[in-house]
Amino acid sequence: MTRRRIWVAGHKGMVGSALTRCLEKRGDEVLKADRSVVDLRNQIAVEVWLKQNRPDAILFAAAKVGGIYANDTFPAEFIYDNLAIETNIIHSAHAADVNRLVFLGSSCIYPKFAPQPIKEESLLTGPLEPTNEWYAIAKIAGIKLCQAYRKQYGRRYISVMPCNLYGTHDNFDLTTSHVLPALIRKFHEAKIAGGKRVVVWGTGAPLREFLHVDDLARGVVFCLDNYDEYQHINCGAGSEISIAGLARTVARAVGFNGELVFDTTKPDGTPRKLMDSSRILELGWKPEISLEEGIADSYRWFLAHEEDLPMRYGKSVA
Ligand code: GFB
Repeated sequence: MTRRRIWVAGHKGMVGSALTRCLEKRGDEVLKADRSVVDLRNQIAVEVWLKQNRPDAILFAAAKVGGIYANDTFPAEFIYDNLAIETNIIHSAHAADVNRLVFLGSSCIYPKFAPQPIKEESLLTGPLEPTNEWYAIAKIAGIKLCQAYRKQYGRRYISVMPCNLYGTHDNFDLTTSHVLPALIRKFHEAKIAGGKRVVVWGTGAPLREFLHVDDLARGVVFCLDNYDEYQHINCGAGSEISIAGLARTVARAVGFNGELVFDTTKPDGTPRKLMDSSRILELGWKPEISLEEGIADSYRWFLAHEEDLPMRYGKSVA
């Protein structure tokens, strides 16, 4: 296979670094643009960089991301940053004559009460979950940008929708993280401090679908090679677990034997978001990392990097 030059936009994030590992393993050349060189919210900077570098394809993993609290607290950044990054990259890719691009969305694009498992066709059929509608609207705009440049200019731009992700290079800052890394950190710190109780946000009842980021990276690269349709495509693990069940699984993996306390003053978010991934499964991709293996892998990564991680608000044990 010929060696391709691929720009991974957002190469330092959890998804971008997994994509970089996956492409480099295949022998592709990965182009990287550091934030200090190109602020992706700056239209001119993106346009100039893309015209100078002209990759064969773009894997679009750059985004302002965060868990339920961050989404609900910083709606302006979640909608503005993401819209700006998307319009800049997708329009500039077209202007630089880059004909292949894979945009990454999120399962929160679907209506809060979409029929489960959620098919791609459920997009724009009902109201969104309020805690993350700003991010969801921006991600829907990204899908529509890809479709617009495909429809009008014949660009081979596609969109892949992952479910909730976790893994290497996750964010363990409790105010901005997603649930899985937050629980790893909370249980670990409680274990070390001899804490008896760990607080889990919400009722514990919501159901979520978790995919290891290395499985997602293989799925995205698989779509780059094998998928070229107007319709976006789901990429999920195919099974779901309640937040209470997840908390018990993470506690076991970390070795915390104390009590779980559910803080119902914190939001649950959407009750359930299991995607129907039959499209990508039929094409030939499938997940390979079980939740138990993935959590063990994430915990090892956390232990190896604990000292270097940004933990802005101090330790989690009261
Ligand atoms: O992972 P998470 O923040 O994102 O939360 P969402 C999932 C569930 O876990 C919610 C509960 O019901 C939380 O209340 N939870 C329990 C916790 N304990 C914790 C904790 O310590 N930290 C966090 N963060 N949650 C995000 C969206 O939704 O998922 C984004 O806001 C995006 O837009 C992303 O789609 C994948 O699944 O609720």
